[in-house]
Amino acid sequence: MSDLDGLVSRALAAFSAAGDAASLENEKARFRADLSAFQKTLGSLPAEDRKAAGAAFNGAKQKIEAALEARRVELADAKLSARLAEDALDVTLPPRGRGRGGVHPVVRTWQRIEAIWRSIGFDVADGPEIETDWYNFTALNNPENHPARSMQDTFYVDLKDKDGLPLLLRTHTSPMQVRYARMHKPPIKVIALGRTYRVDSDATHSPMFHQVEGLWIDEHISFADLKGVYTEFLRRFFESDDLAVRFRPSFFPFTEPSAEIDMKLKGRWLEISGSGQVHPQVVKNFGLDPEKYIGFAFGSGLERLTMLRYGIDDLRLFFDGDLRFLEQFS
Ligand code: 2NM
Repeated sequence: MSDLDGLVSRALAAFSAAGDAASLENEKARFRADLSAFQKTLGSLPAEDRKAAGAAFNGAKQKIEAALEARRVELADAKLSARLAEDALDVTLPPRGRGRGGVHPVVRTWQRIEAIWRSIGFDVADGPEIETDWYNFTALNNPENHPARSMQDTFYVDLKDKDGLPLLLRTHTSPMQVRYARMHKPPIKVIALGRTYRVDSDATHSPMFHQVEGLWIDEHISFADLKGVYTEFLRRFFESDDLAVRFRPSFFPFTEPSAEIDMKLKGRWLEISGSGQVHPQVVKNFGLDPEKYIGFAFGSGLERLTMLRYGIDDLRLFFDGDLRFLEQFS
């Protein structure tokens, strides 16, 4: 009998000590073996003792099985509680939200420029970024063998136009001015803004950049008109009523005469745009008589205008996608 009591108390102790389901099942196998070994000894007892011994054995077996089942439930509960604690979800926390999108600083400049030129009476034109050689170069009076036409400067697309000439990514927004001029009658007063592409990449050049170009053609448009509207534009854009502006002789194939436009910022003259009287050959390519129609055009980079307005010193910040930079403008 004391053998059996010992077996029961050892089993109960071993079950309590089992820390997880696997070790508990190992202990169960051990005591099941001990029990059946004990059961085998019952047969050799004298007949008058057998009944009492059998009852004692059954009692012991039941205690062990009850203890086993109780410990199984205990371990399963503990496991569940641990998992629940691990996956705890604090439903009282405020939601993370989706985060807010913002307008990119270059696009902000784009929108401001559109609004200013519209208020001065200019239409806004928009068109293809993949252009033909004619609209991008020939119509703009670029000589046949001008280096800008080379693959070192221009991205060519693996497609050809109807004359068999390769298509290209526009290197300026001027082809849109040509398209617009050929579709409208003077007076022509238009700006074109958008993405432009050149094979160029360093601290101050990105292969994709943005331009704004303007065009005003009528019967008596002079350089004085250009100076007037462009100075007005710069003063409105930089929010400075007494901004100093100067025009400096330059050269472009599509304008004659041509001028760089500089503005004075913190005591220094900075080049901000190119401009000029539209070349008679370009006016002809607009489908207009250069003896009758005259006007001017100008062009500027949106990245440069944005950098000067906000005091940004590295062009690459526009294209890195770093939210710490971008969030300052939204
Ligand atoms: C510039 C400088 C000077 C320009 C010329 C034309 C067009 F189509 F009328 F011929 N559009 N833009 C122009 C003139 C652009 O950018 C530096």
